[in-house]
Amino acid sequence: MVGVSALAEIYSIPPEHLELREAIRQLARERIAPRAVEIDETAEYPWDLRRLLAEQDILRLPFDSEHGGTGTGTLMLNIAVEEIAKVCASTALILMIQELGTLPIKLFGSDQLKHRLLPRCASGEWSPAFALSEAEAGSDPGGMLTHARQDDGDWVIDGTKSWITNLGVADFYVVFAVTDREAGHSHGITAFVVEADRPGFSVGKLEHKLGIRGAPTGQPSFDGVRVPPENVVGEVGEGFKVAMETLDRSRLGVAAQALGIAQGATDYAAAYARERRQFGRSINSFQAIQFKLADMETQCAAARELLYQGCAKVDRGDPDLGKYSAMAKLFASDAAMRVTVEAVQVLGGYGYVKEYPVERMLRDAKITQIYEGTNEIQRLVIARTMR
Ligand code: COS
Repeated sequence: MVGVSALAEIYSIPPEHLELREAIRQLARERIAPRAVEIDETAEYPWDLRRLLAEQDILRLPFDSEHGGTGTGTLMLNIAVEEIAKVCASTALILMIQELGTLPIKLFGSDQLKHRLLPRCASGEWSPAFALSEAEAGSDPGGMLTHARQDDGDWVIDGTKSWITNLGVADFYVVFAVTDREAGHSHGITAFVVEADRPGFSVGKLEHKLGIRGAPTGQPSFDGVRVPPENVVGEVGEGFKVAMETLDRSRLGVAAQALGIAQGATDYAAAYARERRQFGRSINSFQAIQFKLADMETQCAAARELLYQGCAKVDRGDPDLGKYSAMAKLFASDAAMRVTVEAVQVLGGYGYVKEYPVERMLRDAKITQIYEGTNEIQRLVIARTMR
């Protein structure tokens, strides 16, 4: 049986991290929230907010101090993602991609790659991207067609990726390509850093999306792109594991984003219900509304517990971190959908129109059940640990 002292050690938040959370909450409310409607309407990448995150050292959160980061760990990073996602999910994604696009390098990269790339990302000078999925290889990335061959000491990459966030914004892409088809996906895929200014790279098609519209997503193409051997991330042939171990950690970012959307919708609906009067009284005096708000708040709190546990497991390097990350992502994203649908219902007709933020929150929430592994894949990952 787990003792009380062991339970107390599941996670703890140092007081300075709580202070940082307050500062980020205030920044989000004052500087990010006022831009959220315009970002959604114009579907333009918010360069101004990216600069703001850099100036405030928030882009340093994913990195160790030796690489120009804050060294404050995964829990603090995802506390920040939640705070930003409460007001603008597109802006939260900037911080999530900082983590997703650099984790392969942090976990598997050579010292040379780490020193060349991570401090530039931490300062905000450069942005990364993570290029795994393809049109015919989404849930099954092992089926990818993009391939790389050796030529005169370099690697030459050909193929097209799909649904890649930060497309056209990123300064480099971590690209996964088949290097030995015979070896199968377990040992025949390799990860490469591809800088955006390499000949043969092109941005390709950008998608029009339901939500997170301020994040450019699309299909980068690699047409005979030549990279030196120093750009290989980890061992040749071990790229599938680079991707899996990255996703085992980065899925916590999706959980944090989903939680932020859900909490933002809950807070908005609760405040609305206090003000809105029908039948001569505030609608939050009706049990029909109170029960909805109570369920919404409870789902957020439960999602946060799972997220914080997953983060603590990553920070400690616990062996079951991938399972917890999958559970946190699964639960928080399903909660975000349920909660945002209810938030629209609490606002009634006002919930359905663009003058109020909850319809945007509903649209933004949907992707969290899909990206970085659909929730069906998360269930598969969790179930595999139970056999
Ligand atoms: N960490 C480390 N290694 C892992 C791993 C993990 N989490 N998961 C699998 N591996 C290893 C396996 O141990 C195996 O290695 P060996 O052959 O040396 O034993 C290898 O990877 C292949 O594993 P497996 O055959 O189990 O892989 P599958 O093709 O069955 O795929 C899932 C497993 C479904 C979990 C994987 O394809 C997946 O995560 N899909 C979703 C992808 C995704 O999230 N896409 C979103 C892209 S980013 S928006």
